[in-house]
Amino acid sequence: MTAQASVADELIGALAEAGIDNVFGLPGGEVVEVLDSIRRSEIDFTLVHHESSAGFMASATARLTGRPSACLATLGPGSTNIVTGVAHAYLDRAAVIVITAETSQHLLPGHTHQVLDLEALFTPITKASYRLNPGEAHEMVRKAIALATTGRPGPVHLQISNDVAAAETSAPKPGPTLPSSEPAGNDKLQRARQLLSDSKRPILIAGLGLEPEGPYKELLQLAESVRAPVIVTPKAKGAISDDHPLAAGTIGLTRTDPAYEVLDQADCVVAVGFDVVELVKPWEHPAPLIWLAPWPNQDPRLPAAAEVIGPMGPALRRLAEAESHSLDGWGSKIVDAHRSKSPILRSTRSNSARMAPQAVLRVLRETLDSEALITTDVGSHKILTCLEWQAFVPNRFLVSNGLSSMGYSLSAAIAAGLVLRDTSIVCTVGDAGLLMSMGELATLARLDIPVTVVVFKDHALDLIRSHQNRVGQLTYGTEFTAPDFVQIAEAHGIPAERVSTEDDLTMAVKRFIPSMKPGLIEAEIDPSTYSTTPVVG
Ligand SMILES: Cc1ncc(C[n+]2csc(CCOP(=O)(O)OP(=O)(O)O)c2C)c(N)n1
Ligand SMILES: [Mg+2]
Repeated sequence: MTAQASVADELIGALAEAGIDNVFGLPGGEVVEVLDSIRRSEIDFTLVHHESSAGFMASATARLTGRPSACLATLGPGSTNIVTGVAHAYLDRAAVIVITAETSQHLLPGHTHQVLDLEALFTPITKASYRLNPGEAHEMVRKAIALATTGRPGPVHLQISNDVAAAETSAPKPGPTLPSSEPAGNDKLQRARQLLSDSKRPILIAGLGLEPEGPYKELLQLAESVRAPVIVTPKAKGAISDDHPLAAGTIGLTRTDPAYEVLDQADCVVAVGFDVVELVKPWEHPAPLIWLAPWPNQDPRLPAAAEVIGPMGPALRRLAEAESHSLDGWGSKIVDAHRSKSPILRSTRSNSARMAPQAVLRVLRETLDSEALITTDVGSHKILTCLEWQAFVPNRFLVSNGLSSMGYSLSAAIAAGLVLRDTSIVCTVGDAGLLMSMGELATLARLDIPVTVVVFKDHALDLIRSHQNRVGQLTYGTEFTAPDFVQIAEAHGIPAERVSTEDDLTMAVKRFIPSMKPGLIEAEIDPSTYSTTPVVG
């Protein structure tokens, strides 16, 4: 990049240098300079129909590529709209560069139209918020990218006005290079190995921080060498294949997730890339905890007996050398015993003319190949999907779990389709979640991405209705008449079908998935078999 580049070109050039090939967004007049710079670059711009979707798409892209990603919105309403997507990137730990417009400084303070304090708006939901200026653009953009990706990943906000975007940058100043992550200290590893070796009932918890490093092979080696069951959080589903004898299930959804039964028996917990942001129930396990992650443990509730910060692969390999004193009845035996007790997707049937939501997942699992990617939205269907979806490969299950925001799954599936061209992609979503994010059906149709949307139609904010009923309240404000999603999809040119039986669903999935085109299946479900539904009577 030469000293004569505009600030916008500098910004976009730095994004390209960082491996970003797509900016998701919805522009306003105040970002047209940046948009034009994208047009002239090797980076694509993907227009979305609500700015929060841009944040969701950028986050999903970062998670699937292992590189930072970017989204763009205008000032004022564009910035307030993108907030949910940025908050998702923040709490779901995604390295996202958030570019927004700002009012040109020379117009201030006399000009008040659409003016908001964007730094104040974004500071609590980003790792930092910077205002670009021509004198420091080169350094600031690189600093933003490094900050987003270093340690615990997260979004960084950059404000840029059209004036600044069009101005020439100053020559880059040589800046300090960022320290790479510290190699794990030997003493800490030594302590961790000792703890593990002393343990009779060790357990591994795999969390969202396994990405982007992806030390799955090493995780499995450690689990097998010390015969430790592996529990995953929702964002780490697939870290161990769910058909592995040590795969003990998922925690993070409710206070009584079945896998807690296994966790409760552990006398040593190895937490790998674990982040309590994924847990609904506060951590209260007394066993010594070994922390392995690229970033320090920042949770006061999670006192780590040994904390190994840095690349997880080498640390896992060293731990696998620990002498194992695991009990005979531990490991796969305890997992087996637990599995035979937990709710089983395979058996739940509905008593009504509509399908049990479990049946929808069962058909999807039986029909999709093991490499298929599934996204879930937020609601009763998310809890079921996170607990019971069998994930066989890492990083093919996308969910908003730190923030748990409705409206995520369609955007995430679209982003996945842009990254993984040959993968079957299914977006599962509640009827309210689809109504919230429906504008992106237009994006799906326009980009012609092979995503099959499966909407769980129950005419309710079911999870909230269940909550009301569980605490003894009457159902109020949580039911609605869902529209005909088939017609809505078809209006976008997306083939669609309504199903209420497993056979029809199987046929629809078998038709839509191989078509390599967008598709929508409206599944009429009976929510009464959700485990979150209170038992009446
Ligand atoms: C943006 C956002 N608004 C509100 C909520 C609170 N919330 C959690 S689940 C839920 C109901 C979702 O309904 P639906 O999408 O139909 O899924 P269902 O529970 O019926 O499976 C709501 C309102 C949320 N998580 N995110
Ligand atoms: Mg619903």
